[in-house]
Amino acid sequence: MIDQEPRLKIAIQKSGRLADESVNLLKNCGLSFDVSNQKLLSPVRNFPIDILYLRDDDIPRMVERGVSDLGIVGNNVFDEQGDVIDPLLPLGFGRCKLTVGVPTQSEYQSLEDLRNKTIATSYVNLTGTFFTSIGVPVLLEKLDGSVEIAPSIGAADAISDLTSTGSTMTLNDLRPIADIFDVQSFLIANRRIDEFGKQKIIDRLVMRIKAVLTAKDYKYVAMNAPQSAIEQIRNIMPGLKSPTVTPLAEAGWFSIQSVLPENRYWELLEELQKAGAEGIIVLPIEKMVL
Ligand code: PRT
Ligand code: ZN
Repeated sequence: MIDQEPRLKIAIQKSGRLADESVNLLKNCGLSFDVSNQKLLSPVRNFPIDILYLRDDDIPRMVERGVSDLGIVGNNVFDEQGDVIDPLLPLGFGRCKLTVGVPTQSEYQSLEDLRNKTIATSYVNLTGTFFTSIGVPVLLEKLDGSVEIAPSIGAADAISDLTSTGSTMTLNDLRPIADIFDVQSFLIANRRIDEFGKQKIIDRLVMRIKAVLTAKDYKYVAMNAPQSAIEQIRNIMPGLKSPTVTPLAEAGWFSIQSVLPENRYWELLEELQKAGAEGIIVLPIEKMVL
């Protein structure tokens, strides 16, 4: 019998807020596949995986049942549904918050003020668990859409809904009083994946995803500096190990290369300049394996 390499399936959102970023992430991992609006499944040409396009709400259940081995979906969906899956890796996109909002003119200021009040939400489990954890009993009214209008039509005293900029709440005359759950997309996996050698393929994909995500957090930096500045520059650079230092043609001068964290590189550049670095070049990093 021929020992064939298994093929995995990964479910991503067909269209919506997570669709483009999910496709981009997989493409940045070097996966080659065609995307079309009509397609429900794309085979990847250069990696043993097929991409399934689904509604985001269906992804955790399909992964739980093993119809798909992997999925990309928000933790708001799988935590709300209570699906039994392994969240392997946070992916850093699709970020938002589950926020409690009250009518702007209402007297409610804090979560405690909502004791025994009615809260409309599509996220009854997340919201209920949260209010239980803080010891404030509330009544929950499940709505699948148009949650924001619930207070104005008299269906609820407050709402609990996803927000990113907060403008939808403001537009509907609501005032946020507390963020109760942080949302982002995760790579999720079926719990019983270790059959048929699939785990090895998942490990390869996870390594690639981590390399793509890590690269986003850093910049590559190269600069020239006189020997007298090198010690100080080394102390400024929070690089991976020590920076690479190579002599330049001009005596007493060196080229220094390292990486800087994305969230601090402007301030570190100023410090490097003060320490005597010249000709500083900063480049984005495409992939980075720690
Ligand atoms: O068709 P399908 O079922 O696949 O998609 P969907 O319509 O259910 O979901 P979609 O595409 O709207 O969102 C998919 C996922 O994106 C969500 O499950 C979250 O994990 C994540 N996400 C990130 C968001 C938001 N940000 C977000 N802002 N999901 C919804 N919103 C809503 C929010 O509720 C509000 O109504 O966007 C509106 C605008 O928000 P503000 O605060 O910027 O005004
Ligand atoms: Zn959905």
